[in-house]
Amino acid sequence: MGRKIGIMGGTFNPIHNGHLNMIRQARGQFDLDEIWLMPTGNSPHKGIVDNPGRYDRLHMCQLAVDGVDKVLVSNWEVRRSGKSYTYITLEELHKQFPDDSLYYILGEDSLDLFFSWVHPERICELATILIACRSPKETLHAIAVSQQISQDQADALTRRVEEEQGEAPVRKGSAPAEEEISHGSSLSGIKRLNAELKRGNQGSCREELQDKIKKLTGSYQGSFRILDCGRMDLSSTEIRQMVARGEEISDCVPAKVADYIRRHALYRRDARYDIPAIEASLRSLLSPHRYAHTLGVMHTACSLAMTYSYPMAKAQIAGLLHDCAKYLSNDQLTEIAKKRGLLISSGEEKAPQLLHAKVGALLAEEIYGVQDPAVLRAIRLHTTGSPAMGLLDKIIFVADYIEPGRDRAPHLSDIRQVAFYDLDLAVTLILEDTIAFLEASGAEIDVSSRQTLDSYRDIIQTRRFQS
Ligand code: DGI
Ligand code: FE
Ligand code: FE
Repeated sequence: MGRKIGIMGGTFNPIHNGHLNMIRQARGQFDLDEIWLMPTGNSPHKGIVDNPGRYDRLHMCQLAVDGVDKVLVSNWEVRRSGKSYTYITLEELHKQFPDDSLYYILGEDSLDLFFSWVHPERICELATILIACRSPKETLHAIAVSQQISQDQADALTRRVEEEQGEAPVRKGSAPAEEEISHGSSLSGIKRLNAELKRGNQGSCREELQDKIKKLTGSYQGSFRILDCGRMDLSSTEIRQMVARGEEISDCVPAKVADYIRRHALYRRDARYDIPAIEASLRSLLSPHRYAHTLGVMHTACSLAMTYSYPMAKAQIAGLLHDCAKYLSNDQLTEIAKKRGLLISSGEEKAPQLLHAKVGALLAEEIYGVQDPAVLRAIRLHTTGSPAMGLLDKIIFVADYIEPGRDRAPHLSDIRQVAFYDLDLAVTLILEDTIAFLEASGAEIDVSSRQTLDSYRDIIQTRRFQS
């Protein structure tokens, strides 16, 4: 007997808990043997907004379902050139697995546009269509929220429906009076809500959906089934906007996905920088040797960013500006640091040239207009590092050491190799060599340098035992 395979397409930009809920419901309600997630490559319907790249979307899907039973992520559409047409995917799957039954999971909101897909009739022949929809109660709730009724009022209305349906204990006075909810919300919304309430609601949303399905069945002779998903009030668009506003998304996506989005700085509204103008300014300030080094760090940082899926533009500006204060003398650095109230460590007091990192971050912000905290932080930490560095911090720290113009340090070729597959190890090796060099020359070692080395040695050590 063939398997029952659920296929869930989508941009998954990003995948979120609503998708995972849909997967769980589909698996349970239709007894599917497996569910395959198929993130799109090029979506035929719309350009993908805020698209961080198809492999980022694919990777987030993999992180989201890692360890989830019977759910696999397919890179089929991501890797295929040309547009991702569902019917082509289903044809191919059918050809390859002729004995299996395919179930295509479709969001209710895509249903109205289904007729505009390429060869919908073919899709219906090849798969049973599962239409994921909210439970009626949730639909009402969503309408209430979309009509700008406050969350509390929407909750109260939903409770009233539950009470009328005998689903919840009746609590007197739990629903707001009509005048109360009219305030600040549209009249038509209230009317619609009331109509929903009067019609007993539970059946009505479902009826509408049944109507649509009847029409579709008439047109395409497919098998359409309802997949009840309960709450589905998450949207990828909203999640991207939350990230852009700097809001917490850990309630909306699995922890590993939230972490990926944060580490790779996805969905941020990034500033654009005038790179040639900044280059010209630095060329006039820095010595030719220092300027050549600066460009080397910028390009190396870009390469590392590409390697580790980090936004390249951020690495580029951080690399370009990391030594922007290097033209200042020790006295000037100290003076600026004191005047501006920067914290001066005892290591920096004894070796004021270290201050070019902190002062550099200050100049990057004030002279070159950088506001991005990740870029400023990477510049600030580039000389001594820090026990807990982010991806960009490590990229700049490592690029500074391995850029092609460097030729004095020992183990450079080893570290250059390691940098492109294990950034933490590269950080550790660099600090070991730097501290050994400083100790040999009797220089004062800043406490941050030591702490960073201890911390990264730990990271490497722990990993060694784990793997
Ligand atoms: O500015 P760059 O020369 O491109 O590179 P950098 O900002 O990493 O600075 C490197 C210099 O800083 C190098 O000579 C080693 C030195 N350094 C790094 N950590 C410490 C340090 N010097 C002292 N005295 N103490 C430190 O902890
Ligand atoms: Fe530096
Ligand atoms: Fe440097």
